[in-house]
Amino acid sequence: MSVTASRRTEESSIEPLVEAFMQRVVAQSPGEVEFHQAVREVARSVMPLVQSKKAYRDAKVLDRLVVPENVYMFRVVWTDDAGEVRVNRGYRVQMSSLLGPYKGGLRFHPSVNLGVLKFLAFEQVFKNSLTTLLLGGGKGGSDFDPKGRSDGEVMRFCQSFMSCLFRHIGSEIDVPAGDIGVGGREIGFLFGQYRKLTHRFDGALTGKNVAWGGSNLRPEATGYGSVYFANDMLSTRGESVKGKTATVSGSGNVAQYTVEKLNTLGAKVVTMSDSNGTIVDPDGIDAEKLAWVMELKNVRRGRISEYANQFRGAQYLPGKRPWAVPCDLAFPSATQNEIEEEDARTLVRNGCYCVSEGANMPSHADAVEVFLDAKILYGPGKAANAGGVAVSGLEMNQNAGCMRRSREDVDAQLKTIMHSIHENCVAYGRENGFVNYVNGANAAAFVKVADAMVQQGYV
Ligand code: NDP
Ligand code: 2IT
Repeated sequence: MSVTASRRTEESSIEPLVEAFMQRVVAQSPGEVEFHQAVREVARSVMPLVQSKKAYRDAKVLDRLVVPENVYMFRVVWTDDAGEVRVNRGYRVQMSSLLGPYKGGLRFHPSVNLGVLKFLAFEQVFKNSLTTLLLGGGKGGSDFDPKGRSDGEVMRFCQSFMSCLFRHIGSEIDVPAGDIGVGGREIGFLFGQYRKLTHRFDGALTGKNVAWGGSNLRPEATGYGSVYFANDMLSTRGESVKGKTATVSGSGNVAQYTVEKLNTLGAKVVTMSDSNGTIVDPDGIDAEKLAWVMELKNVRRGRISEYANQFRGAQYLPGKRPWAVPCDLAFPSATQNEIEEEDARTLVRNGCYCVSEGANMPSHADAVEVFLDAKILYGPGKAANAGGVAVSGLEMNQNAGCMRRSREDVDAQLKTIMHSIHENCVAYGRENGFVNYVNGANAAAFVKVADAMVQQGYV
């Protein structure tokens, strides 16, 4: 029987159990479509494990994992530069503290709602379990849109947001960090307000500036880690990223450092994007061009379309994503569901055989099926982008020990952690000579969390 056929046979026997479970989840959380998508994928992967172990069934591990331990929702009021009062929604979803303090980023984007944050917090629990560090899982954020806002407006928003959040976080309770729309500038404003309100200087946030408690290499970690993971996947075929052509989506934190590491390791990156469109540069986005992009996005806060005016030979595709551009490797590094089924087919048809997800859940469930059926090297976000939270974990350890590790030291630890995540995915995801990294990541992460749940009793 082929791998695909055996996968489908196994799936058909567990599918009714998954469906019954999902009916309960959907009834309890109507309309939270991204959350349902994330839960369904995990349930499909781990249902055989749950069926094989009475202790998991008795402890109702799956039913418990989909209910957050705590959810905080709050009103965030601030004034814009014109003096007008603005109102936003703030959230923190504390999903699981089985393996350590709640840990996960804050997202500021108009699309943020409870369902989006529950999907991200759920993914985070599994991702953090894979890192080998002692981290629980959570996520938070706001529907605040930082685009076009002055530094003063962003600061006032962050201060108001933290005035609500500070009661619920702390270095041994819940440690937020950055995500979409939250980078070094926002972490600075958030930390300042946390310090003022609590009268404490502690590691309650990660992604801090290195000058006041941040870890070397935290900004780079997610992108670098995603490339290390791609290299590990490629090594199973005796290959590496060197000499390959890559497409990258996004032009924010994760995308920038993905491009940087790909360049360093000898690959050629031909695309970057933002929510308005994609730039294609057949000559490659080399180190000099990337430095220009970093200045554009991080300092001038401009749009990626400007790249095509700046560099000869580059083209801007308004309203398009990068997936129709032929490549060997793809690094979706923008947002959820940015690869739809047809995009996945186009990628595979054009010869792409390795996808490493810097973003969280960037591939639609149907797109994931296309990648698995084509048996390409497909690294799901919770494995491939775990380098960011892993270095956040190292930042927590450095803060707790009042010490700082060198760039080289952190990079070596990041590589070791990404290797171990890869090994774990292979150990749990091997199917007749093919590695199903989706099942591997979900199962490896689940076993650790589920065992802790059984061992820690019915709480
Ligand atoms: P940034 O805010 O730095 O950058 C986000 C990028 O994605 C921007 O280019 C943005 O374009 C684009 N983008 C955002 N929303 C959309 C959308 N709806 N459609 C198309 N493009 C969009 O965020 P990060 O780089 O930190 O995060 C990118 C992804 O990586 C997210 O999925 C995040 O959850 C994930 N991630 C981040 C980690 C981290 O350490 N920062 C760790 C692990 C995962 P525009 O400017 O137009 O909004
Ligand atoms: O999705 C993620 O893993 C992040 N946004 C980083 C979380 C963290 O705590 O560093």
